[in-house]
Amino acid sequence: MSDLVEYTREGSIAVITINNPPVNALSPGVPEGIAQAIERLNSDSAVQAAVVIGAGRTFVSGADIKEFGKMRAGGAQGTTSLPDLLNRIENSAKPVVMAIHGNALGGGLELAMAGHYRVAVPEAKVGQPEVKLGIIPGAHGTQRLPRLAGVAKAVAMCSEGSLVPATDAVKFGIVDRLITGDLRAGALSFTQEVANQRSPKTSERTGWQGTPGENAAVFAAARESARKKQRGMTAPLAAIEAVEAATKLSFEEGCRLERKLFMECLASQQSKALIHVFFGEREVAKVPGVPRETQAVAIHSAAVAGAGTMGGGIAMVFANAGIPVVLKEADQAALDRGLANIRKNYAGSVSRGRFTQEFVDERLKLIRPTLDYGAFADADIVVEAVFEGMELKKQVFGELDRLCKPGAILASNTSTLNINEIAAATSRPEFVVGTHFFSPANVMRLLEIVRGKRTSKEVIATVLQLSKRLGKIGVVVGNCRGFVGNRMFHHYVRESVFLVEEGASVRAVDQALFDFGMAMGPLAVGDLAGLDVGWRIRKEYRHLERPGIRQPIAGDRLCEIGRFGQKTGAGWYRYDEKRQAIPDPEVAELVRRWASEAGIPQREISADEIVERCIYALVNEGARVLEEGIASRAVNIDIIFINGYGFPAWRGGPMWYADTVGLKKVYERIRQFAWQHGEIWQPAPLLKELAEQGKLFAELGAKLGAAV
Ligand code: T1G
Ligand code: NAD
Repeated sequence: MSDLVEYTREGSIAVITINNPPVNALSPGVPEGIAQAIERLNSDSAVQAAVVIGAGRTFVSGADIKEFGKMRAGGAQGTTSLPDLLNRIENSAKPVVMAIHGNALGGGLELAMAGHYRVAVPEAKVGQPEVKLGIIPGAHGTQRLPRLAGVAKAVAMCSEGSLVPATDAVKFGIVDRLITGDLRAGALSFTQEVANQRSPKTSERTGWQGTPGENAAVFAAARESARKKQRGMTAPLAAIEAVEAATKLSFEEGCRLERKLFMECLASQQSKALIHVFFGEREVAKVPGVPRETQAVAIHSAAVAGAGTMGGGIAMVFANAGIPVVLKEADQAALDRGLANIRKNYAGSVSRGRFTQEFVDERLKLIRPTLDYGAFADADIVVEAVFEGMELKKQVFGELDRLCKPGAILASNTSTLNINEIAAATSRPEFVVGTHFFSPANVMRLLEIVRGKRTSKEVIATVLQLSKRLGKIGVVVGNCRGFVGNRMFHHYVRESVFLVEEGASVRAVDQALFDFGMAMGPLAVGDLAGLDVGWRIRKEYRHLERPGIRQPIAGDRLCEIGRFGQKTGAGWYRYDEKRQAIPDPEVAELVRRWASEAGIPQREISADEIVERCIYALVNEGARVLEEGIASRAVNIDIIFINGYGFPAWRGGPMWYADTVGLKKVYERIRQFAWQHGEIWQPAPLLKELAEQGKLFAELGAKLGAAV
């Protein structure tokens, strides 16, 4: 027997324990081990039935994702395929009871469904999350799940990939019994009860199918929802097709179709991209220069300075994670406004069913409003979110330095200012760090962690750990204007405005990028965020611009005539009472006039060119960010854009996308743009180098630079 799977006896019951830390993935050796254990069960006259259980923190979290590359290349995963194993379990003459704690995900749930019974602790979760990796269940999940849970539940679980708590799974028929207390003991006593009964096979269940009419409606609704909520993704539609097959074909035929669809998905660019994102999200937590054993500081309490748009949201983020937070404002009116916004925000979450009223009441109790910095003395971390302005930030940090306890982390939410300069206003620059939340802070998953010249590695480790607790993805970045995200995004937005000035319509630019997969077009994003924000920043930095370099003009001109975007009812678009964007002929007219005054010739511009100009602008600047070490790996940039800027995960992020297009092609196109549009498009040296050597961004190792 392999050491990944253990076979022991407990009276007349065999206990088969899967032990493949950290998550008991079905890596090579595990299916073989389980198959041997099932064989032994059936030849072991001393036992009547078996319990399958996971060692450590979980049941089984699915197939081993690291093996997918080999599977794509046609390599065997191991000697026993998962589908084979599952059939052997189901055909076992002696009943097999699956005992679930932690997660039963993907192949883990498929394994569980091949058993004759399932028991679970109430905290356990089950799901078929494969679509999040661009694939579908590949070991009969789409065929067994509808037989247990019915067509509607199965199609939702397989196409959305969301996890179901055991307390619901028991209602849906996926789990037979909840075990409170010790799972192993509970599972053994359950197994005793069923040991002599005929073992029910999931694949032979009847009575789960709806009428053809009911099913047709379920599948039509699922397809519509997938096209809307998982726009651009192919796997959810394949998952729906596979579950639909369960209602029309025999179990065996359904499994064959599932296999075919699974292999197609596995070979797709989308699954490669989504798996890159899966590992990338975990990789960003590993920071070169900050070893795993770096001592993080315990965070028990927090404080936030400024209760505006960001400060209020950040206070909610702490409260939602159960961390008490003091919220300070400059005056009572601003504090009242801030708190009213927080309440309104929570009320919205309750009405949408995201939070219960009790949860919100508990969270609100954790937020302590104040006008006095005195309350900051106990905080383990302070996040400053006052107005953007160096003088004010320095003054606030000077005060924080005087008032906060030694060892407290002083973090700034600045989006443009130099963290080193802010840190210099304190006597403890090693405790100063940027925590750049994205708006709305309580919703957006991204947190850029800005490492100043003197920020200590303990502080970085602490903020990284904290970001996970806050439900955020923390990505460490170096200190430069705009850090990684906004610095690159600036180039993307610049191109979108140039394109409008060259003759593309506002709608055409947004539509092309929306169709590419971006959550919103860049101009609509500008209207949402407020065009005046960028305008103000551009005015502040105008003195740094080199003369003779083309600058976008239309955005600033719109601001000059009071069109700030949604907040003024008009920006690139006009907005009706429902904040619906309406293309505005007046903008088209104005832009044409401004372009003609500036001598910009007008032409037809294709959707392809719109995408290339905007996305390659990101890529070129991304290459510079990498060169400078502002991001330590290409995947860090990908994770930033997917989680902070609505870049489609199924394209893997801008740098991964460029790799898939081919860097040579991207580089050649950028050279053409440089020829057409001048110096602003000078290819980044790193891009040139990789293109000439036939290499990929993904091949660059982690680099020690400003971010590390
Ligand atoms: N394969 C390989 N490694 C995995 C893994 C997996 N399935 N799941 C997790 N890991 C690694 C992960 O990279 C990390 O490594 C460590 O385990 C801890 O994970 C046939 C085809 C289980 C909820 O999609 O959702 O089954 O960074 O940091 O927050 O139909 O991991 O430490 O080196 O995320 O406690 C379907 C994916 C596969 C589940 C745990 N299963 N995993 O979260 O820890 S496809 C999934 C998760 C499949 C079948 C198909 C989460 C988790 P390292 P972690 P966590
Ligand atoms: P805001 O104008 O909505 O809020 C700032 C708040 O700070 C105001 O309520 C003001 O009364 C308060 N304030 C000023 N001085 C103070 C003091 N001494 N003590 C306590 N409170 C004080 O601004 P915002 O949009 O929340 O931005 C805050 C910070 O976050 C800025 O540095 C900004 O660059 C950054 N940021 C903003 C966004 C965004 O989308 N709005 C995104 C990321 C980062």
